[in-house]
Amino acid sequence: MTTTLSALQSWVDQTASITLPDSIHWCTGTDSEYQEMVRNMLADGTLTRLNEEHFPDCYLHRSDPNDVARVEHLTFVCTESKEDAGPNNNWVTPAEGHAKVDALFAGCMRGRTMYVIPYCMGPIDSPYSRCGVEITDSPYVVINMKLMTRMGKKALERIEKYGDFVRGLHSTGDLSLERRLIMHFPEELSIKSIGSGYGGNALLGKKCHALRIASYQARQEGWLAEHMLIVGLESPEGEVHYIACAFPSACGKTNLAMLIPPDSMPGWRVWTLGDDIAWLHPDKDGKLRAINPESGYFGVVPGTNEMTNKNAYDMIRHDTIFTNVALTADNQPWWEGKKDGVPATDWKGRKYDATNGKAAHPNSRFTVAATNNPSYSSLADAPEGVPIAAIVFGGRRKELAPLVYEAKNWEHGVLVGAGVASETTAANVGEVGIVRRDPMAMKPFCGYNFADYWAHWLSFGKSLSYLPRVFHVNWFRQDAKGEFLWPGFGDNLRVLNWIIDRCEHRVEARETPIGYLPYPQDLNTKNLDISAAALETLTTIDREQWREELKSVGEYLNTYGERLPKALREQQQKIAAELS
Ligand code: SAT
Ligand code: MN
Repeated sequence: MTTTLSALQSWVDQTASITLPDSIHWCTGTDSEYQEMVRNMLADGTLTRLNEEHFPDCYLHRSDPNDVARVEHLTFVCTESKEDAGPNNNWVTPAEGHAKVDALFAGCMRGRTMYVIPYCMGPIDSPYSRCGVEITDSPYVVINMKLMTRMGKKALERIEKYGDFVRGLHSTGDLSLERRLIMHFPEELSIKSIGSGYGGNALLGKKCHALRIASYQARQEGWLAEHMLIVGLESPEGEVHYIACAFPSACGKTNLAMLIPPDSMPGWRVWTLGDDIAWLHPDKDGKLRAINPESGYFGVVPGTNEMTNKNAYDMIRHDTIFTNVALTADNQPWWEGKKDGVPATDWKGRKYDATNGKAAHPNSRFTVAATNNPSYSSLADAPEGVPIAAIVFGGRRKELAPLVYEAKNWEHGVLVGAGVASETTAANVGEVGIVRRDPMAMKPFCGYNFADYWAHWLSFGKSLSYLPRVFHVNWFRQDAKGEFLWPGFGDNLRVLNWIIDRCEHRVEARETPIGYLPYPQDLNTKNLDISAAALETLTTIDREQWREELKSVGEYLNTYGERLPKALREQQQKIAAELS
C-alpha cells in the first residue's frame, strides 16, 4: 500500500532517504497485520506470551530500564518566538530543534523496517477528528497504535480526502538518554521523537499529537484539546450526564472513567467514553460537546484489582499488551496490588527479590482496546460526541483541597483549573510526591504559552450558550497519620452524584471564598465507614492555608508576566481579598 497523496508520499520517501531503513511497511490496520507483527515480536523476544489459559492473547513487553516513563526534561516545543512556547515549555527555535534532532535520525533505521502508520484521532467520520501519520521503526509502537487509535486503511482514506495530517517521525534510536529528544513543531504540525520506545514519548498520536499539537491547533480553530477523561453517569431514573475530568497522569483517570457504583447506589451505571484525552467543541446550539480522540487505554497497572477497578481488572484479562509488569512462575502478569499470585520474575526479567524493590515498575502499563471495557459506551464512536454537563479538575493533595468544590462561574473555573497543583507521580522520570502546579493537568502537555491558553479558555467560554459548571475534586486528602480520609474508587460516584445534583439545581451548597462546598448531609454516605469529623474536614476549608494558597497561586501566575489575562489576575485578587 502506498498513497495517492503526493505530500505524504514525498515525506515518506524523504524520511527513508535520511533514516535508511531496510524496508518500508505501510500499515493497513487489519487484525491479521497485528497478529503477524505479534508473531514476529514473539520470535525475536520483543514480546513474551502470557499464560494462555488465564490471559489469552496477552503479551508482556519489557522496555529498557532507562526508558520507563515520559521525559519532560527532554520534551521541547519549538516555535519561532520563545514567548509562544511560554515558561511552561522547554524551548528552542524550530531551526535549532530540527538541526539537533535530525542529526540523530541520520541512518538510524539501518537494518530495521520503517512502518508508516496513518491514524485518525477520533471517530473516522467525525468533523471533530484530526489525522496524523506516524513513521516509526518500532513494531511495539505499531501494535500499541493499533489498540490505541483508529489506524490503517480508513485513516489513510480520510487523509487522502482532506490532504492534511500531522507528521510524526519516531525512532527508538539507541535508547541513550543523551540522544533522546521529543520535539514538537506546532507551527508546522509536526513531531520528531527519538531515543525512547515508551508510551507518551513514542506513541505519537497520544500526548504529542492529541494534546501538544492539538492544543495549539485548537486555539487557532476555537476548540480545546484537554487531558480529560469523559464519562457518562446514568442515574436509576435513566438520566445520563456526561462529565469531563482533568487529573494529572497516574491520579486515577482510568479508574474514574470505568468506576463501579458502590452497593449502596443501586441502579446507577457508568459509561466510559475516554480515560485520558478529550477534544471539546461548541456545537451549533452553543452546547459543549466532547469526543475522545483515542480508541484504547494506556493505563497504570499497579493497584488494579477486583476491589479498586473490577472493570479494568476484567478488561485486561485478554487481548492486552502489558509493559514492565512482573511475572508469576506460571507466566501470569503480576503487579503490586494484585490480590492473587506471587511474583517470580520482576519487571526487569530478574528472579524476583524484594530487596531489589518493586516487582512491577510503578509506571507499568496495560494497552488495551476500549471495546474490551465492560463499561464501554458505544457513543465513543459517535461523530457528534456527547454533551458535557460539568468539567472537573483535580489533583493529588494530602492537604488543603477539600473533597469537592464548585467554581462560582466560568472565569472563576478557569482560575480553579489554572491553580491545580498535584504531587508528582511515576508517569514522568523524576522525583515522585513533590507538589507542583499542574494547570488543567496540562503542565506537560500544553503546546503553547499557558498565559495564552488561559486567555483561550476564557474566550472559549464566550463561544458557549450553555456553560458547563466547573468543579475541583481531591480524592487524596489524608489525616495527620497519613490515612486517606475518603475511600475513593467506586465511592467517588457519591461525589459525582452531588456534582450532577448541583448541575440540576437540586441541592444548595455552602458558599466560601474558594467556591461552593457541599453540606455534609447532601453527600450520600450510606453504608460508608466515615466519621463526622472526617466528613467535616473534607467539606470545609482552612482559611489560613487557603490565604497562603491564593498567594502562591498569585506568585505562580506572575511568572507569566504581561501575557497573563487580566480576568484571571482579577479572579485571584478577588478571592485573596475575600479570604483576608
Ligand atoms: O506515557 S503516557 O504519556 O502515555 C501516560 C501518561 O503519562 O499519562
Ligand atoms: Mn494522561
